[in-house]
Amino acid sequence: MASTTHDRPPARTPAERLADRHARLAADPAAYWLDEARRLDWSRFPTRADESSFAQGDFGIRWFVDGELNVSFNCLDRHLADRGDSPAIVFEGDEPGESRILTYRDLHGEVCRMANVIRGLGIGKGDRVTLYLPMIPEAAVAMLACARIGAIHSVVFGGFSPDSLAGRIEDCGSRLLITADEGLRGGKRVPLKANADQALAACPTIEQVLVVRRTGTPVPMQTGRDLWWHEARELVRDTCDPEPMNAEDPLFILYTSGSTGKPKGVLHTTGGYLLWVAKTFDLLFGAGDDDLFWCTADVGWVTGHSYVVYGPLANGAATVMFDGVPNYPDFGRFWETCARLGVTIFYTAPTALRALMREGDQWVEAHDLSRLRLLGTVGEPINPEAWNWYDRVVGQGRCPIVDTWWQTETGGALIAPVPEATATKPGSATLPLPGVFPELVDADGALLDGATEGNLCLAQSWPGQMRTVWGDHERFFQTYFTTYPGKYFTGDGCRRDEDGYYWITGRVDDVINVSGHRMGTAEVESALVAHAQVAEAAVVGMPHEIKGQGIYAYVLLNADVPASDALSRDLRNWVRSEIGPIASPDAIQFVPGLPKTRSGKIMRRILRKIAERDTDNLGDFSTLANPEVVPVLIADSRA
Ligand code: 6R9
Repeated sequence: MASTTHDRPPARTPAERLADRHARLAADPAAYWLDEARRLDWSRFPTRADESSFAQGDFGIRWFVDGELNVSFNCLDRHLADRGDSPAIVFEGDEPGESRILTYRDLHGEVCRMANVIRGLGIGKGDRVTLYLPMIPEAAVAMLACARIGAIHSVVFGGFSPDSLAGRIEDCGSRLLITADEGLRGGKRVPLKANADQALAACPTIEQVLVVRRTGTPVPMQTGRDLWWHEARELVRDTCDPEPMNAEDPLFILYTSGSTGKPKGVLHTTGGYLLWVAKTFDLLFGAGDDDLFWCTADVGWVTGHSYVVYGPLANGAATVMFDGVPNYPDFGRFWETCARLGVTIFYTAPTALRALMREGDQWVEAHDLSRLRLLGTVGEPINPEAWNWYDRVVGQGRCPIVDTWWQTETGGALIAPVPEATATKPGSATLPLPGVFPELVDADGALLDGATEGNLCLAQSWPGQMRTVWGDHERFFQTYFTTYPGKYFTGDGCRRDEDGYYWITGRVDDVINVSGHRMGTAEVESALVAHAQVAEAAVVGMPHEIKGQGIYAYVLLNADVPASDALSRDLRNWVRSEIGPIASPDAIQFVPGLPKTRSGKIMRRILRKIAERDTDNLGDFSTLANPEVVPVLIADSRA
């Protein structure tokens, strides 16, 4: 029987649709997830959903274990019939107007060519490939080419030093490196190939280097090892069969800083990761055919993986890849580019907003932002002042702001408002998405109810969760699941208000969030103590107006080495060259000793307070082995 318009229920509001999702999930999680899985194209559709356990004994994160699919097929081939001639990647170079559009058909051809080239080099399923590239389309091409043949990519941010690159290559044993002659950032050249050559001196596993020509500056090419992408691509076909992958086969490794030791290789797999980024991209940004989505993150970070490349492309959306910086050639760069390209959805980090906000509204107002309809933030807590500026000046009061809380480990956004469905509050990431079960616990692990503040955990797995630390499954379990047994611990502190809204307060471990980038204090410390004149170092976060947190280093010099401004500069440069510019300390204080407990542990609580200039309430430090250094540290910090 045909129904008339009158019989049809009224169209449901976004809030009702969201409530319905939560309800369907609660009623039958497996049915809900298998239904969600339909948004991807599988060569074998899964019959099983969540089989994860956070408990010691049968610990493991497993989703859709009998499903089979290919990520590059999902991001490319399945869009060809409907939107082969629509833009997939809109490239915007360092110089304004250096633009290039790749349609889905173009991108498909390039990915197939690169897949054929790297397959020809003997790379296959399960092999690791390290990418050290600028934000050029070839970075996305290389990621998707790896996915096409089942190789595991490990993208290393182009701002990292040769040493950091070498460490990441060594850890996962990559056989192939894909890099470029040079990068360009804010008009300056970044010597990527030269850095790579330096790194490779210590990396015996690398057999070949594929080099993309970006600037055209001549670089030395090692015969038998190095080959040019623009030459190799001419010799291969532009089609390549996608390798069928199990849902739990690895997709990529991405290194991230933890509270201890060297960076961890966070491993994400094929089915769950792609489903989570495809789903959250759609739910939070909902980009349609008339949209142009711009996430300003670099592919060297997880945000670039999930919301520059995989999330948008899995949805057939048009995504901007920006190879520049927000303040070049001037402070209007973001807004001039938004206006010129016709960006409708813009996603960036609070640190960029704070830096631009203080330069004045005129940089924004000079450009026509009438096409913008949705704004997002990620990477760190956004202060209400920056939120309000974003809303009023950039969004002209018209654009919802989606503040997305998530981590490298979570694959995609977990706590965030769904536009038009979730009322926002400036500074809060609001409420968990369907399938996300946050819990706040106290230091002893006791569950906290209602409006409260505590340590943020997740009680259940979600498809986009990381599966392991590359090469060290035990470290994965120890790092995330033993602090509060049976729960995933995020490392973040968080407040929940009377409406159940979540307010992330920042890291509670020894990780600092510098301009939205994670730095382990231990990494900076080990770089400092590797300097010939340094005996000991302790690093903590300090409040920083633009970066959110800055790096504050307490340094004990070797006996007979005098402190000086020159040495301070030298140490900064040293850390830059050891790790990369993002790790460069904002403050260095030379100390006569570090406050230590009788068992020899540095008392960081005190160092943090001094760096925060909050010394009225230091608590009891009389039990220190050397309490006499504390007043000296305080006095010198003010000098
Ligand atoms: C995506 C990403 C993760 C850490 C995370 C938290 C902080 C990220 C946030 C946020 C408050 C937000 N963080 N988004 N804090 N509000 N919307 O940034 O991943 O580099 O691994 O950093 O960043 O402290 O634990 P990652």
